[in-house]
Amino acid sequence: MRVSYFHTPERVPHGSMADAAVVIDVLRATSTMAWALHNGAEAVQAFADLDALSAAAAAWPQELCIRAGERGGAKLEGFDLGNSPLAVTAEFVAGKRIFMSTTNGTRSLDRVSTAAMLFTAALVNRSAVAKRLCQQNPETVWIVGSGWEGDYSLEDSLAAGALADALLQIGATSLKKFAANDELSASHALWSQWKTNPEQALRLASHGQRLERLGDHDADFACCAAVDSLVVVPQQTEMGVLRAT
Ligand code: 3SL
Repeated sequence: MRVSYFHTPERVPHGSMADAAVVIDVLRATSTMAWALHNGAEAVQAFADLDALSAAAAAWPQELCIRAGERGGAKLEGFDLGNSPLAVTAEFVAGKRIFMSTTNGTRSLDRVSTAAMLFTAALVNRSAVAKRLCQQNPETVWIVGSGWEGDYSLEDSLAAGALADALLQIGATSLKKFAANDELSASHALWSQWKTNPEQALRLASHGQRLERLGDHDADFACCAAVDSLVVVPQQTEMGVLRAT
C-alpha cells in the first residue's frame, strides 16, 4: 500500500485516481457523518451544490428526509440541521437520509467521488477506517483533507497523521515503505506532537478558533477529539451516497 496525503481537494492530482480515497474533515463534516451513520441514519448524501441538494431532498419521502447545511460554520436558514455531531442523535436520524452540504467537506468528497473505494474518516473512527484499508489492501490510497476554502488546515492534517499511525500499527510496516509523499510523513509528525491532547490542536487550528468565535462549541470539540470512539466506516455505495459499512 502506498499512501499520499493532500491538504485540500485543490491539491489532488488531475488525470488519475487512487484505488482508494479517504476524505477527512475533522471540524466537523466527517465527524458528523460518522456519528449520523453510527446512530442509524439510512445514508448521508453529500452535495457540493445547494441547488442540487434541494432538488434531491424534495424528491425524497419527506418523513425520511433531513436537510443539513452549513456555510462559514453556521447552520443555513431553512435547513433542519447545521453540522454538529451532537445534533445527529439516534432519535432524530435513525432510518432517515441526511442531505448534507458543508463549506469544505462535501467539496472534498465531490473531488474524489470517482474513486473505486471512497471512505470518510475523522479522529473518531480513524482505527476502524485503517483496519478496513488493511483488509482491502488497495495499492494506492489518497487521503484528502478538506482545509478551509483552499487553504491548509491543522486539524485535517492531524487526523491524516492519526490514520497513518493506525495503518502503521495494524499493518506492521514502516512509514518509509508506505508514505508516498512528504505531506503524509509530515502529518504523522503532527500526530506525534498532539496525540496525547488532540483537542488542544483542534482549538489551536484557525477553523477551531472560528468555531470558538461563533459561540459555545465545547461539546463539539470534545466529540471531534475523541479518538476511536466509533467503529463505523462510512463508505460511498453509490455516487455521493455514504452508508455505514
Ligand atoms: O468546512 C466544512 O465542511 C465544515 O465541516 C465546517 S464546520 O465545522 O461545520 O463549520
